[in-house]
Amino acid sequence: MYALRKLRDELGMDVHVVERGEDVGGTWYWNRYPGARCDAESIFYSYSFDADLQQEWTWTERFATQPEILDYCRHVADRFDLRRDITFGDSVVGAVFDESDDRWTVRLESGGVRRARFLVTAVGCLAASPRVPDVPGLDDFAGATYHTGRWPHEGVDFTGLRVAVIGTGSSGIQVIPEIAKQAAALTVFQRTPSYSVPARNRVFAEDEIARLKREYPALRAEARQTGGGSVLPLPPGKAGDLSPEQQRAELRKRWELGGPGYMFAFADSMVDEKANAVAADFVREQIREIVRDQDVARLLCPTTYPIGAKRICVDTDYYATYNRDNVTLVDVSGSPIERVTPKGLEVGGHVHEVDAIVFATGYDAMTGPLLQLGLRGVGGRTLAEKWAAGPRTYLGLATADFPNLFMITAPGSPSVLTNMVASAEQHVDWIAAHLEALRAAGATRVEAEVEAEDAWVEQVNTAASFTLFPQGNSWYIGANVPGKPRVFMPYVGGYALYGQQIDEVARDGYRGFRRNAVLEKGERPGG
Ligand code: N01
Repeated sequence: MYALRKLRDELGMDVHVVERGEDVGGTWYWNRYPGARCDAESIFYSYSFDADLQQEWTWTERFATQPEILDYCRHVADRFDLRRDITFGDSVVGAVFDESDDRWTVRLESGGVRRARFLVTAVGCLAASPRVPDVPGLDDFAGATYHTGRWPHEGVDFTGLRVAVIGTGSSGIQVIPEIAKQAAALTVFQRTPSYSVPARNRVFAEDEIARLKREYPALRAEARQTGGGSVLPLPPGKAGDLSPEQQRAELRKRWELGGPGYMFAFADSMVDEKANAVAADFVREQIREIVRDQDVARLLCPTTYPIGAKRICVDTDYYATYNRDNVTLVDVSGSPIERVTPKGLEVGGHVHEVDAIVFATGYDAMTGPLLQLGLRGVGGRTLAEKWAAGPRTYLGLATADFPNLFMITAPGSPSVLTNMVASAEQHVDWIAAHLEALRAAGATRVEAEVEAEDAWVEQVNTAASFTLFPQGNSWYIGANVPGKPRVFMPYVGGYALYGQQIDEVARDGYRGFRRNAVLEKGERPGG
């Protein structure tokens, strides 16, 4: 939405957007499951590009709910009159770069075709590619099945039903407490326990949100200097600089404060195993305290990977939900779900009978949404062929041999390790400036150089190798999709440092990009 606003209204370009959903909102359009809410704070998880928009919208809670974020997205679409340039309810099924005239030909599911000089992908990192595991017998199941990322718009009433939830990542952790309140019985199938910290969400008092709005310019400026694109309390130092008592006090303070800031208790939480273990131990201690049945608590305690190596979860009453009489935890780490029968899920020869199955089983993350577009670059080569051993990008913004293609929050950029709205704005601003420079130069073709891309990929890999991130079998690394190459996909450098790096590239005349010569007279670039 910001790309449309910026390129159309500020740069005067002809822009058309294709959107699979029937409305704006992206991930917040699709993820309507009960309990869905953002784990970045609402005042930061919102656009900063327009001061008036910022002042006129009033967030009601610290962590906004999905319906409120969707309302916000609709408001933005109306306020900037965006819908007139969006085709809704259609999908891109193929896009081919035509070298004879430096344009993309984009094919739509409806049969429509669009031609464009430049193609910008804004497909997100997750929502476009929900995954249901390949469990035999799924079609034979007599009840209803749902995926959190494709939740029915009319909602689901689980009253009186026996429900299974498969998956205990961020989505599972949000949906489980809500279904438990409604269903007759809830059985959770857990393969890997997550580390989860309490959200401690709250409704904003009127004077608090008024104060935050007054402080917005300073808050946004501060957020731009951070690694995550949101202002969180700074760590007091490395774990080793603190006594065990000080470490615990810091962790306790952050646990009570709630939210993902827990991960920043120590400056070295994600690079030093010992520091990480202190933060992880504290969470396990809380789990054992909250959950009454110690056998269940033991299963809920993650032990096989560092805290943060799979994305930290932020919950409301998740662990306490296992104290309810109607909730059962089934550990499938050693003995997977063997099959789905008409009546339920079979594990270890025993069928757990249920009336409905909720898949909170995640996504073919980061590369999945891009590969679905069916992109073909120079010489007809597909992106899937180019990325067969893992994604390769220059700056997470472009990929060699795919000229005139820019990608918002693609692999190789900080994306999912940051506040996605901030990172999307950062990318749109950079892409817009680049397009403007191309227009000024009269260039019709631009592409990343292979050498620049190789160097960037190496930098992304090296940076990750200094951290504990690659130690989790996470979607960050493609480990959740059988056969997917294992490459740590986001850039751990963080929002602010990465911003400096891409700005330097721009200042150096878009170093690492090659563009063609000047246009014929009268020809119009940038259309
Ligand atoms: O998906 P996930 P998600 N049998 O991939 C399990 C964002 N998000 O939708 O870990 C049994 O994290 C799988 O087990 P394992 C956020 O970035 C944000 O929950 O592979 N289990 C795992 O437990 C998040 O990280 C918000 O062993 C199976 C789960 O399914 C990202 O979206 C809210 C299985 C998938 O977890 C994705 O989160 C929600 C099988 N065959 C999401 N296959 C907020 O802003 C998979 N699993 C708060």
